[in-house]
Amino acid sequence: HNLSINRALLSVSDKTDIIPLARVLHQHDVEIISTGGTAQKIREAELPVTDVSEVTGFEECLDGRVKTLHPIIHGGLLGRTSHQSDLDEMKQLNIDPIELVVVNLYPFKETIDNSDCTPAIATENIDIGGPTMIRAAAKNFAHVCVLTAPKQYDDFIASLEQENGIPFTKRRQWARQAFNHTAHYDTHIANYFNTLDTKSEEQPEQLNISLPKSQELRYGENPHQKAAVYGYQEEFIDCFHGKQLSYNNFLDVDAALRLIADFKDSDPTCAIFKHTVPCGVASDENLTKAWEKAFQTDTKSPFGGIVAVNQELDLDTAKKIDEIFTEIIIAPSYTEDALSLLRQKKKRRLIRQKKYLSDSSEQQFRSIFGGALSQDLDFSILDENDLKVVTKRQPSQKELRDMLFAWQVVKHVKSNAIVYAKDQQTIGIGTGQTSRVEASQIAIAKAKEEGLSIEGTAIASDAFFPFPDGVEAAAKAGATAVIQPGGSIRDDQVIETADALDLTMVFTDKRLFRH
Ligand code: 93A
Repeated sequence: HNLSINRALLSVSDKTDIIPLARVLHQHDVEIISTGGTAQKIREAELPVTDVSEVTGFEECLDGRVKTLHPIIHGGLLGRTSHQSDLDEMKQLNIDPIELVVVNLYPFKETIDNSDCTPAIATENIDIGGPTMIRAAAKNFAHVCVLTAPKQYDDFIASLEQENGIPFTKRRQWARQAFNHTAHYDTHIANYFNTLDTKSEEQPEQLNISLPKSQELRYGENPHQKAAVYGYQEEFIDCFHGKQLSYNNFLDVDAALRLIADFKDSDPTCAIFKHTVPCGVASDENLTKAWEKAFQTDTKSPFGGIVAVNQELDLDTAKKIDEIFTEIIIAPSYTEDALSLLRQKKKRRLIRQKKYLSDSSEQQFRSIFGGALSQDLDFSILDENDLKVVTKRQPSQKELRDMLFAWQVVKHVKSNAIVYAKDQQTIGIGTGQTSRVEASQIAIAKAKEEGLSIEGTAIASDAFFPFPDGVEAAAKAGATAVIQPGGSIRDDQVIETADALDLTMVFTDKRLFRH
């Protein structure tokens, strides 16, 4: 039902339009109660007003720090006038209901934005009584109306004059705005104190990330999980065709963009991903050839996977990709004829990459229990000068090339990760195993299944080989070159084994875990 207003409490720092409002209230026989400065203003306009102190029987004190903080006021705001028990109690305690609160707060933000502001001045401008009234009235919006901004007055007056009282929906809407108002107010105060604290050395650094919601997602990793994506993804990609990207798609695209960033200066390169892990990567002078080579690594996993290339996508390559059910294609650009072919599949997402991840080299954050982890993103690429040959046999130019390619790929494979590569092509990828030897076995087994030979490949390992067995197995399968970080306490044994097997091995002195 519509709320009729009998008593109103007006206490505003920003006195804009308060007099016209008070006048309308007076015309509607509303009793106006008010605090010092506001009451004075109303009196000057020759409108009747009762001081809060007269209502409470208690003088404003402590320099105005305690004005409205009194049970007579807050009882009047919080009493449920539809409950007989509340009404009885209020009567007994001489508490009269207040149906309207018009409050805006001490100008805290404006005060701290002033360059002359000291912490003492800032603190004095923290409003306590105002938010308390606002929150009390907003909580009790079933029986009380709360206004917190002059721009709401017209709407209020219209309701009062035309609707014979204030409708429930209006009261709830203003209550919502009231809670938002006090929440923002407190955020300014909290942020101010945070800045004071971070100025002193002993205070911990704060992580203040503020990202706009860029998209509501249909669901998360699974359909029963609600999800959204935040930030500025459109700076990096334009998904100009197909269905909206899903939660899992965003993870896949992120993984693909990272790999492509590492291959931005390479020969035409194609990477096929499944569940954020590359299942085939290859470079070649010709992009179509690169796709064929990447696909050869694993001809089963690419179904439902994603393909990323580092060059304009041409028709021949597009035709090849089109033969396999592919969820997402990412390219810096597309030729016209490639596009008209690819657009024929309505659901498949086509993405134009606008910029390399490495060009913004941001930090990476991941949420964990109780907070978040942060780390630098690593876009560094090794060249042969970064490698330390530890075996008697020096690598050939071809072996060097193969090792560096395998190293560039293994960085993007989940730990424990092993990559066998040859001629700018992944031959076997072993991903996400809890044992390094098993990762290697899987890589070899997969290569065999695809009819690819490990013979003459380079093996890259994302972390050191803790025992000689991994190197032994690689040599037995046919690898001739090993690239690994080194750093195991058994490095000597591993090198000895490599020498005995006539392998060439380099240490990168750099680990590439991906957890
Ligand atoms: O100092 S307060 O935190 N203590 C109070 O009890 C109190 N009651 C109202 N600030 C208080 N107010 C604030 O005074 C209101 O939020 C409003 O911003 C201001 C209005 O004061 P005046 O009517 O004297 O200009």
